[in-house]
Amino acid sequence: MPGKFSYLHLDYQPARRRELLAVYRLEPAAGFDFVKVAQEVAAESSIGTWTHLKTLSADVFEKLAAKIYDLNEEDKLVKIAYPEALFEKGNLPQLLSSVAGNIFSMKEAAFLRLEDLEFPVDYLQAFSGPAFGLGGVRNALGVFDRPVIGSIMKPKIGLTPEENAKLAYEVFRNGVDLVKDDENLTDLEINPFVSRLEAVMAWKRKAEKETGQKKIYAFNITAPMGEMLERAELVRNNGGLCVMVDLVVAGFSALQFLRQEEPDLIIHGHRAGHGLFDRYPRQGMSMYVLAKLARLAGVDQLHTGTVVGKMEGGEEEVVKIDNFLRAEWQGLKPVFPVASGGLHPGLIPSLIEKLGPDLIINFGGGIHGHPGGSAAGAQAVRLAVEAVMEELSLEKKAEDWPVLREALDYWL
Ligand code: CAP
Ligand code: MG
Repeated sequence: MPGKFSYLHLDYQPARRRELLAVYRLEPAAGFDFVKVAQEVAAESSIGTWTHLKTLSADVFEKLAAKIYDLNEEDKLVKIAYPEALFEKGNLPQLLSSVAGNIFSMKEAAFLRLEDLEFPVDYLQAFSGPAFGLGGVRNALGVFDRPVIGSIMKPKIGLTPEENAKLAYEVFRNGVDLVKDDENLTDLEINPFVSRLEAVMAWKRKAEKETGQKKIYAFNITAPMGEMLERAELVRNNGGLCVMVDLVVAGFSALQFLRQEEPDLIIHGHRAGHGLFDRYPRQGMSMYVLAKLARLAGVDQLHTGTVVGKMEGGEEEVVKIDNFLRAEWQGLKPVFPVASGGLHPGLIPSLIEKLGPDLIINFGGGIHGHPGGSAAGAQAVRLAVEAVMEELSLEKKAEDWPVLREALDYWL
């Protein structure tokens, strides 16, 4: 692709106000040249294909072709600027078909990873972002001075609606702010959605009345889109405030539609399946990019990792994502990061030290696996969070609280 049809512009200064910038890591297949494959990536992800096209004029090329403005073979980095006109505003699936589409199947690239995307301001402003965001969720709960404490119902599947609702009540009564369905609990024979919704709402109201505290239950509405919307509407009509979506598997189309149709519901973004594309650093798309897209699409809460728990995800990565979610971003509200997976009271000090207190901390096994049962588990978690906020060690706090002592002895 020589001369005026070249995608290589190494002395080009990208126009950040009018171009979308992507950072890729590229490893060419054996026998292929890095610079050449980088150009193939720029072509295939913008307007080109494997051969020169008679149908492509120099004018159109000039206006719409991507430009590689930086390359570093040693670090495997390829930086590409895409003209804004390539992208339909407000359409995340279309964006992904370009910058995370065919290029991931090209024979010439043995490994390819999309590390980052930066968007021009007008592109960002076509999205509404979170309806509530971090601040809205804190307002809804009336919790401002500590991390929000969440619990996942466990076992994932196996509780009846009534058991599910009573268990939610039990942990709500003992210091938990937010309870959520697990990612694979939707509308199942053992726990039908509507029965669960009705039972949970009744027991949640009872917990709120008895404690004088606001509580949130995140109902998992993940399903084909029509059903998902019906379930969201049912939640709203029954007085619920929050729905959960497994956003990787449901997809951005569904998430964007839900955000548009149900602006009065908090959206809890579960990321089950993200490891399919973000786990191995040479291939796929980073969790950082997924977090940016989820914020654009309008999640209010997003799972980002724990560093100290059971899931893959190092400190540098999780801190970077959480800081991004909490920071200003062209007027799109901040998202509440959710730390979840393998957490128990003994891990809370190191978790808060690494990720900060502006966090939703979620416990499944770490509450429902407590030797004294779920109520004791909820208390132990709440005490451990309080200890951190009071700058006390867990050991010290546990001197006065046997439920915490028991949790520490059991898990540490
Ligand atoms: C945690 C959890 C969450 C994961 C999701 C589970 O349960 O309910 O779905 O944390 O991972 O099913 O594993 P435990 P991530 O507290 O019992 O581990 O937040 O990394 O997306
Ligand atoms: Mg889960």
